[in-house]
Amino acid sequence: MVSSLVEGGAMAWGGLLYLKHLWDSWKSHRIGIYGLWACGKTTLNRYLNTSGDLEEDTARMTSTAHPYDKKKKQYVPPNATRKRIHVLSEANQSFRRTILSSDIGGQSEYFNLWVRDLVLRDVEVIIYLVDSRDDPDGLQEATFRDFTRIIAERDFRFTERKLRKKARNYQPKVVALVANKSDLWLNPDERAYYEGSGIGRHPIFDAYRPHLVRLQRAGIPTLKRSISALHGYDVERLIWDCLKAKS
Ligand SMILES: Nc1nc2c(ncn2[C@@H]2O[C@H](COP(=O)(O)OP(=O)(O)O)[C@@H](O)[C@H]2O)c(=O)[nH]1
Ligand SMILES: [Mg+2]
Repeated sequence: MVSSLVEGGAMAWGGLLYLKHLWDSWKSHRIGIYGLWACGKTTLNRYLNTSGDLEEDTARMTSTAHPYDKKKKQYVPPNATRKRIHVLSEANQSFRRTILSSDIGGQSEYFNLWVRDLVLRDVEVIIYLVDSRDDPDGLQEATFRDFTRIIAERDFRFTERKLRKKARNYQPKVVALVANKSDLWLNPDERAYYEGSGIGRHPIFDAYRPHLVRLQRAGIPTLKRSISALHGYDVERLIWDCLKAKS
């Protein structure tokens, strides 16, 4: 009698674990990928659609564009697509997860579109891509500063009432600052070194630190990671870390 009760309990527990596994893998997480033109947003989206090495593309030819709605006087954001992807835990275990993400262009005229996308889709995980480009005017840093300031202060300034209302309660669950193209700026020795001490200490992040601090102060957790979207280095771990930080 007792043993069959225990067995029944174990079976129920096993069933619950299985249900949890199904839930974890099918529940969708809303992710937004932003950053200046040519930092690798489209490449990352393509990688998430089909992992593996990707063909190189020239930036100009693939530059992402959006239609302009003349009546509403604004660009029309793309729809988010659902992707079933593999993520990789600290223990190098692979799990399936479902994400919703869209590919938005990085030209400065689209900046307002990023902000709209955040609130419209109630984006939970922000992946902000930067790279090691020559940036004499500091545009890459200034854009991240403006973006994070708007989020931290909830200073959205939408004209539509509906959106303004939505924006009042909007807050992302995590912001990941991701230095892409690590194949170009992170050599294997450096990589091994930072694996021990944490890639977040790499000087590539230095210019952005004050803006991350502002987010933290506003109660928004942040992450610093590096990936190569083109070669698929560290992408599965990045998504794992983001989903873990948001839950
Ligand atoms: N070496 C290298 N090049 C990359 C990487 N990710 C993207 N690129 C290249 O950078 C250029 C711009 O990428 P794209 O995804 O179009 O950037 P987007 O404008 O942000 O969508 C393309 O030529 C990509 O092949 C990477 O991890 N390493
Ligand atoms: Mg693009």
